[in-house]
Amino acid sequence: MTIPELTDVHAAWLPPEAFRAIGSRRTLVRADGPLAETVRAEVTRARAGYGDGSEGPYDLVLGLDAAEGADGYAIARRDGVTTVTGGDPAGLLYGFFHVVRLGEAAFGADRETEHHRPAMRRRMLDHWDNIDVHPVMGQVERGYAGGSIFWDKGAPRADLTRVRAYARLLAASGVNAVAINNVNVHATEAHLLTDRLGEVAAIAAELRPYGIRVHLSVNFASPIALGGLPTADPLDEGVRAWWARTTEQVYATIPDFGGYVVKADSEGQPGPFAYGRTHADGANMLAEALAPFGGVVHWRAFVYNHRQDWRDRSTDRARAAYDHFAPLDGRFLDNAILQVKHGPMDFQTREPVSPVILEMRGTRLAVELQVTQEYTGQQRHVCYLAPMWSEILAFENVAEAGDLVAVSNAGDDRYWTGHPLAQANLYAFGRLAWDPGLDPAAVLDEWIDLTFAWPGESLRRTLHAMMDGSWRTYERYTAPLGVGFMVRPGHHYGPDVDGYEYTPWGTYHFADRDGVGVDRTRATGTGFTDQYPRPWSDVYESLERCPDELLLFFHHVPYGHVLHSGSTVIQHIYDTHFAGAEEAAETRLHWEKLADTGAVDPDLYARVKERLDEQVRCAEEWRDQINAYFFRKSGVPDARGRRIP
Ligand code: GCV
Repeated sequence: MTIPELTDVHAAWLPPEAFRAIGSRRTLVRADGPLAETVRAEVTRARAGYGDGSEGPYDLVLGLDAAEGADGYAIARRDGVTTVTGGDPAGLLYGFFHVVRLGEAAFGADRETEHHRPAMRRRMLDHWDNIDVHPVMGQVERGYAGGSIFWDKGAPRADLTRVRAYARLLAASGVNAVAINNVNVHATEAHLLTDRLGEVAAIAAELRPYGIRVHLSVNFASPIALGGLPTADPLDEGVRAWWARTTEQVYATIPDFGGYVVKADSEGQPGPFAYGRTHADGANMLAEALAPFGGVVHWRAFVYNHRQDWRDRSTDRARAAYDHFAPLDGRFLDNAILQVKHGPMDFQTREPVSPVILEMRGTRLAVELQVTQEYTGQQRHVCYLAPMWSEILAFENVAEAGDLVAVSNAGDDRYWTGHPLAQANLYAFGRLAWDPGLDPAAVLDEWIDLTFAWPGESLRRTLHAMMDGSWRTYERYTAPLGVGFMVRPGHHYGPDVDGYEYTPWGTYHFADRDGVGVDRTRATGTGFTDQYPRPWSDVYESLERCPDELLLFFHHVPYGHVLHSGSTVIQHIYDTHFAGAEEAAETRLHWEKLADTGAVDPDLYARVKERLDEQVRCAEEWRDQINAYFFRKSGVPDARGRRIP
């Protein structure tokens, strides 16, 4: 096992200094097998960097005990020895990284035994990477961190060292599965399932030493496109046999292959509707092909009509996933996992939790988040997303989903994520998938300690000041009160209030001279509130009880409507937009105080500074467009007399 050495790439949360505490002590690994070898290699490398070669008793002993469960581990310290007991080899690896996280604290006072087990069985990142550079979406769809770490302009990367380094970072955060290609599976990428399977195997080989299984997005019409069959009907015997044979081949090549990811009947992707079949028929066919090998299919619930007539007020995109899938509850096989976006629309800055998650109790679920910041500033804006995810995961039964999946924000950029501070989102995703109850600020502390090797209080305070509230700041200067979108069509960056208003995409705000918002009530609107169980169906239905931050998601209200906060809707829009843009400017000021202090590397300083300049500019643009738009529509002046262009 070789630990990747990258000279031109930022070490993210695993710089050599993160291993000082371990490296300067003696460690014994009492286990065998590939993952134990990885731990041993990590220890050896840490020791080479920080050991003084001295002999003596062991300070850290790692071993196995099945009682700790799959992926689990226990950690304790007694009589000057820290012990880590993995429930299995993966648990050993996670326990090792727990010690890395603790740093010196792992070797201080005695510690009572703590048992750690992941809440989610699968902690998975989906890459929307293409092999070919897509004419519109590029190498990585919704990627803001350069190219793909797997492919470069049509060809697999010859040097996959970076993939191994990525796996190492992910393992340190608890991730154990990666789907390597875009859910929009175009013609070239479809071949990864068959004649380009070798590329998948090569990537799997780099992920494996860090306990990460490879998953593949497949095209539902593969039997036609790759198998030469006349149909992809999931109930057709020939089609089923094709998937069974093809899947067998996949496992013959990659025995620990994780499974398939499918986007079907969505945004132009083929699916079972073409044959009058249900999505349970489609998912179960693939689940059956995968079952003999222990694989799973992640079947996405992101199914809606993207060719809607904007004049038609009765169709509601928010309803679509539930309308399609709720009737199928209980009809999916055990290894068919329904992958549901956390909100009913599309990864907006603020959405209610999808009713599909609350209601489909008879189906295995994966909740899907978006680490890549498509709608949250595209890694040009600081937007620490853990507080949003933590709210989502704390809601009702969300944390009971077996899997947590997120679209990755990593690319071949020197800082992995474009914006160096966006690394914290990638790290936090893994940690929250492991333990959804973690405090986002504490997770940020972990990330700061590792990335900046336990820095002084001043850098820590600066980063907290910039990041803790950054999601809410972003929310303040963008679309108000949960109404969503208002972004430039296509690329989704920057403001365009009416950009999607008269399009087929189903993402409207319905602002007129009197008011704004989408009436999704059962009394007078689309009836979406009815998809929620009680009490939420009543809470969201009621103008009085609906939380302010979701008001315009559920209700169309006059500008003079008074919020719980005491402010009118129009005044709230003005106030939050002035405040949000100001907060963006303050964020930059915090960073600028670090200039020339030596607290952070000059190159990293410059990268963040350049992004902050853009964030401040863009936040002002959002402020001015939104305020001007609503002032012109409503004619209501700002009560505080500020300048609105
Ligand atoms: C991969 C949104 C994005 C698309 C993405 C889609 C999905 O609509 O804008 O780029 O496609 O979600 O999640 O499938």
